[in-house]
Amino acid sequence: MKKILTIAGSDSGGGAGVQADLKTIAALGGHGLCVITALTAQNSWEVRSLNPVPVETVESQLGAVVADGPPDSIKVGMLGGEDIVRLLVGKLADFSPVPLVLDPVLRSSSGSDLLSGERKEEILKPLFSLCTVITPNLSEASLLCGMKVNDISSMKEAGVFLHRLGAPAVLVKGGHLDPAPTDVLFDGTSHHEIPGERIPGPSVHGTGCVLSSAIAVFLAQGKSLLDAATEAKLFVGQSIREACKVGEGAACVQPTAHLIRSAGRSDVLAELDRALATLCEVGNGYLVPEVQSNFAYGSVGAESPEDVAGFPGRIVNVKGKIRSVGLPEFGGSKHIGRIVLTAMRVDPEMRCCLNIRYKEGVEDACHHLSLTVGSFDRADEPNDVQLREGSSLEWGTEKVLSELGSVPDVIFDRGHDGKEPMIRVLGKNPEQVVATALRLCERLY
Ligand code: PXL
Repeated sequence: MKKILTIAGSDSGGGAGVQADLKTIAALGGHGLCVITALTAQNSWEVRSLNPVPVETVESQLGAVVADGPPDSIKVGMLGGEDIVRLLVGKLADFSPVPLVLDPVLRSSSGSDLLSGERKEEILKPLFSLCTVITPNLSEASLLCGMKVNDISSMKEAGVFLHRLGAPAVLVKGGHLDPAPTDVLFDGTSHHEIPGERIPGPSVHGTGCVLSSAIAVFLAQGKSLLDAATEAKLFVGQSIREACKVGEGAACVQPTAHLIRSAGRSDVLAELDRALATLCEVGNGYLVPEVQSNFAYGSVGAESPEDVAGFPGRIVNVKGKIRSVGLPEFGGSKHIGRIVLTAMRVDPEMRCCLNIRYKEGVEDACHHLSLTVGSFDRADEPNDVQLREGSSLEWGTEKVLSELGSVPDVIFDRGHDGKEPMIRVLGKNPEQVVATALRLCERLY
């Protein structure tokens, strides 16, 4: 396992700083070491105080961690004060050729100074020549270069300027660039534009820390600087998409997003399997309609059919018993999977659906059982929907959801023109859906 050292400040809010760095390093498979340079007292909206760690304590942390041998790469973030910068200028040269990424942190996104001293840009400059790459954002690049850096061409100029000041390579981050958040890497010879997409949502805290730490991990793994910067940008995008709102202020970037997502995916399969076992044990095969059943469950935040698990061979009636043909898998249910995606757009918690045989009296049964119910009439289906293969369930579900303004427990239709009538049971999870389906059947049959 690669060892990645972060030399950075602590963010008590857990969104940025050494907390974000260590999460990033761990999430990318590295072992994180840390030297803490400053303690901030902050939350999601403000930095209340900043206390640089005494320089001797910084030195002893560094001495202790490197006594185990040199790290495979180093990330330097918030340094707090000039004395700590001076200490590092003296120490970091000893680590050459270990890759070193400097995030020249000057201010927090909430506007507080994170480096004390008058001419902050001058304080940091002696570190530049010791780095593999420095990663200023637009406002840091503007301060460091003494000019407005606010478009691709000024980002390129800033890269050349900072390279002349000693940085072997410069990645100017365009996170706040309009319209697209392109980053520009100057590698000492040429410029590379690294495209990104604007992610809608609240402002997010800690993205620069995650980016620089991810670059450090990728460099430790032997990737080229351009590959490391490109992959790190994708990683930050994913971590922004799943940012977590912890308070009134900015959301916290979530470097563990992909781990949570993949752990959630195996839970999705296991929950589907367990609930199907109950259905097979307790349910009557008659529940399965002529077109057969499917049982679909979306992972948290599902957006595409590949994020929804189902049974590719469908669920069938074998001599009066319910049986599945195969194991659940992601992308395994086209039709019922679409209903789940449609429901999740209205209520992200309603992630599960099972279709069962239609029986007259379903509406009364639902009322009796206090289940919410909606229906659509396939005769109302517009021609273009009928022509588009697989779109009619989406249309019917959308129609019911927009009429009700919420996702009901049951949606049914009475069929039309060779289309079998159908009941769809919806719920938050497979266990709930099977329980509802079994109660409904008990009442109906
Ligand atoms: O995002 C820059 C940053 C770095 N390190 C610490 C911080 C911040 C921003 O608030 O608090 C400790």
